[in-house]
Amino acid sequence: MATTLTPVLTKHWDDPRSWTLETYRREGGYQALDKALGMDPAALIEEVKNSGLRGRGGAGFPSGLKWSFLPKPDGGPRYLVVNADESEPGTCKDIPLMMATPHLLVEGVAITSFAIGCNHAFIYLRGEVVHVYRRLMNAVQEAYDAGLLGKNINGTGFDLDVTVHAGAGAYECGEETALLDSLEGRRGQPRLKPPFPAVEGLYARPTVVNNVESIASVPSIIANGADWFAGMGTEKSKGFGIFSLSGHVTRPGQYEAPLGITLRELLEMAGGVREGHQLKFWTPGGSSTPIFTAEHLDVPLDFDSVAAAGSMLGTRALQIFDETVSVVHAVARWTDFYAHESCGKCTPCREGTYWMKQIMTRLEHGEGTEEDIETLVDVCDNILGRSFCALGDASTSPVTSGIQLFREEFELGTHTPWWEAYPPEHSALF
Ligand code: L3W
Repeated sequence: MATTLTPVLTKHWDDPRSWTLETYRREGGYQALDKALGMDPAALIEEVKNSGLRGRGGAGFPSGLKWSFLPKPDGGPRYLVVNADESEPGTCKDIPLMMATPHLLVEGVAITSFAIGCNHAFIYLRGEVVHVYRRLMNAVQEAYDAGLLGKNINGTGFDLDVTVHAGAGAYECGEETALLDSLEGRRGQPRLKPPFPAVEGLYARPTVVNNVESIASVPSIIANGADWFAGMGTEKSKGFGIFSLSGHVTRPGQYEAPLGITLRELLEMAGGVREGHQLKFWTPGGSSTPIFTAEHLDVPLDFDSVAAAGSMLGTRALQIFDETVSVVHAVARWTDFYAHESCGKCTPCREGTYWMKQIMTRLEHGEGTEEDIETLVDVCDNILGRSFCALGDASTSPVTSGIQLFREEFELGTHTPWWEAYPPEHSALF
């Protein structure tokens, strides 16, 4: 069982001026690109496949396999799009990574583009994070100036342009096809799949869409080899990942560790739940993943174990709540979020999240009824598996798991406002 941290992506976050090309190169940066440019692109894809890297944006789809889905070259363009639209509640890994070591992402973009035969890559970023946008733009410019991007990189004949695009700040644009629509200048709403982006993506051309952390993992895999990466983690969830701990924890932050580590182990490193309090519930992968309780402290945080325990590893956004927090109040905040962020394209999500919000508000205020709880379950049942994209499904996770695990708190909402049952002065969160 994993008990220690494995800083790879986070290794240089605290170095002075870690974001500059000078620092990055001093620490060995862009050596993996040199190596990759001397390799056969097919061998690069094979290396990433063999590493077992699975997408770090939530779904865990094998990255090398996704790359190999691209159809044979037909002379037309093919694209790499980095999903840097980090918005899942509790997720705070891609933004610190891009702030601290943007060149790690740029190097990953260059290697991946070479592997898949892409000459124009895009990094799609949340519009609100202007500081990250500036930092990425600076890093991309530094890379152009040093001949690491642009025409004839390292004299190999490989050309690559990188465009950093800031969206307008919509959770929905983290869904890969909504992101592509937004990037094309349209309203960010999901497309029907199939065709998957690998076949018909940006401008209807073959496109690989990968999360920031997935792409940033590529240089270390190429530098150290697939076996090195596959030697960490578990059998089906190989390698390491950044776990974001937030909420009622003594030392919140990003902890990079092998997949399969448990929350108990992570909490030990993070100084435990805040002093004098006990763990009540937590999310393994953001608010879109069913909540867990103290009973799940020893569930290995890998894709399969978390799924077997009834949730999803998602983005490894571990939001920790202690006994001072009303489950109904926390779930109501998330429900507000999904209702606000629903893109409106499909009826189950657009209407369902609206109705969930109305009912959750009543329960929060102690004005709900027994029937409200049944209606909530019914609304969730009518969204799950019937919405156009994962946002609708995700909105049901906190509600159904909350009712399953803490039904008595929802029943309390039929007569007592949350702030009377859980006086807010005791809670650091709300
Ligand atoms: C080609 C096939 N490609 C699948 C590709 C597909 C995509 C990837 C995964 O949702 C989850 C969601 C959220 N040919 C393919 C194929 N692909 N079959 O594989 O696809 P999929 O549909 O399993 O998932 P998704 O739509 O990408 C992502 C969960 O992540 N989540 C969300 C986090 C939100 C953020 C954020 O803040 N931006 O990351 C958290 O848990 O609920 O289940 O590339 O094209 N036959």
